[in-house]
Amino acid sequence: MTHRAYIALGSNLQDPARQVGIALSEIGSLPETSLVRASSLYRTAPVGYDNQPDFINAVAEVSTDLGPLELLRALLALETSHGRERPFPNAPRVLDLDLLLYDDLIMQTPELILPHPRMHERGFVLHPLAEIAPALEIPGIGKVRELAEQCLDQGVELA
Ligand code: PH2
Ligand code: MG
Ligand code: MG
Repeated sequence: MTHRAYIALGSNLQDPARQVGIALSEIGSLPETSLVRASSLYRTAPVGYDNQPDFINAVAEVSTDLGPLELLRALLALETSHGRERPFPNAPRVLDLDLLLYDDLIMQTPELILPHPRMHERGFVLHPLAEIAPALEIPGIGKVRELAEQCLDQGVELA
């Protein structure tokens, strides 16, 4: 059974555009997974902890036979392979890969919350997502295009 998932990519250390570009092709090479679409790369102002470089963000759509936790763990392994460290919340990072949506699944476990709990208020997620899937519905929340229009003021521009 094949599933559709959306993944947010972000980096603001060690040549961020290159980190995100490599990660996009690595995501497409995960087992039982293919890359369906990738957004453009966006340059975005940091959210949450201001004193750090701008980010490069993008969103990928994949089709996958992996389950949600298998996919999540594969993404975390990719972060680690890029040298990701976690000194404090919202710290600068070489690579962040967040599972945003997995089909229409709503789940809340200590390991994984779907839909991603902050995606609907973050321009750096919604603008790239609106580029590739404007009509997509975030289960229980609303349509991507309309949510993106509500965060036009967050310092997101094409890279
Ligand atoms: N990720 C965060 C916190 N803040 N800001 C931007 N612009 N881009 C991000 O990817 C980002 C952030 C937590 O993961
Ligand atoms: Mg994140
Ligand atoms: Mg993350």
